[in-house]
Amino acid sequence: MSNALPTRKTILCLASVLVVMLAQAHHASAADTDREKGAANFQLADANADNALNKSEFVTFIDLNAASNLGRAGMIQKNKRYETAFSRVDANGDGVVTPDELADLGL
Ligand SMILES: [Ca+2]
Ligand SMILES: [Ca+2]
Repeated sequence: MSNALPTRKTILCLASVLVVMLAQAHHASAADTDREKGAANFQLADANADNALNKSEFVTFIDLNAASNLGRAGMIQKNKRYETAFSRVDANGDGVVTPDELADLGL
């Protein structure tokens, strides 16, 4: 009688922990794979290896991401919206896109 409430509480607690864990695991694995692909594409596109993408490197980056089905790269490539995408991603307007600026957009 007296342990009915704690047991129910324990089950509810375990259930919610499980749900959170499953949600995180799913989210993390999808995001990690995309992030790894994105990071690899960034390195490939960064021709002069200064850890920033100028406009022409950015075009390469979008094309690589489109080939990997990442984010909206396919749409950008299809609609030739490189210029718009670049100015949107280049938050500080210094003419190059850094990993931080991409991360802010979840790219
Ligand atoms: Ca570069
Ligand atoms: Ca910038």
